[in-house]
Amino acid sequence: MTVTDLKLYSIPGSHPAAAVRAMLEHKGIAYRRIDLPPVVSRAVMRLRFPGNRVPAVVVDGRKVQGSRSISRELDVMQPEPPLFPADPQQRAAVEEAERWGDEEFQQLPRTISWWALKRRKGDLGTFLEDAGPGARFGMPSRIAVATSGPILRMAIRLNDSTDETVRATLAALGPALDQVDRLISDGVIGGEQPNAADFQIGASIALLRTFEDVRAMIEDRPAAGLARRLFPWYPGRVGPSFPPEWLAPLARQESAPARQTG
Ligand SMILES: N[C@@H](CCC(=O)N[C@@H](CS)C(=O)NCC(=O)O)C(=O)O
Repeated sequence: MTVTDLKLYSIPGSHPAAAVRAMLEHKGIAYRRIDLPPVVSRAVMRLRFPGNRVPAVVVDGRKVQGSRSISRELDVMQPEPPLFPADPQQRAAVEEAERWGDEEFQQLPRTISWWALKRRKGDLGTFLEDAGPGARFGMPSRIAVATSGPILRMAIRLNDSTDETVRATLAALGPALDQVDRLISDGVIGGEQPNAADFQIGASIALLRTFEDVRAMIEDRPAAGLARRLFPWYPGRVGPSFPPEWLAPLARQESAPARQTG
């Protein structure tokens, strides 16, 4: 099928939308990106699509919403290079990793993001550097940042980004990243040819890496290498945000060398 017109609905800094961008670019499919402001995006999306979230695409007038539906659609539209392996067993493993990346892992960076951005409003503009004009309501990004208070408060409420949840989310990050590192060492993701799970999971790690203090704790993991490789262009840079004791569980246990006994 030849695509003549593809429109991607996104939010600046949205990780599943970034996953779709990277998949489109990997396949060499040309597209136009429409960036919407967060929260407000729900109403705009609901007018055009069945659901209220990004990412969504319109391909020659057809609507597809959700990063996992879109990855499948892209493989039908343009089979090469494939986003899913041909071998049924390998495909099942990639599909399961992609599902985990979407349904479980994706929310972790989202929850901590809003909490941090409320405290580092000045850094919000770094996510807009890569946005289309729609993300700014036609106003300079410094005005979008200055008027972001209500959006941030609403996003915090919608994502339950309370102190308690954010602390628990940071504690859950280490085990989740261990899971990503396992998927890489098992060869499900991290191969030479990236698949749909690489893009889905890599985008969440790319968002985590925008938080300087989180990045410092995870940068030596294979998971971080995946994000550096697939998302070198990911926007956003947020200064230290989280209390050090909340980040402490992210410290990796160095495997102590076996003690000589006897
Ligand atoms: N799990 C969905 C993503 C759904 C989602 O929560 N998207 C966010 C952006 S990362 C959104 O639309 N947020 C708008 C809002 O919560 O107001 C997918 O992978 O397609």
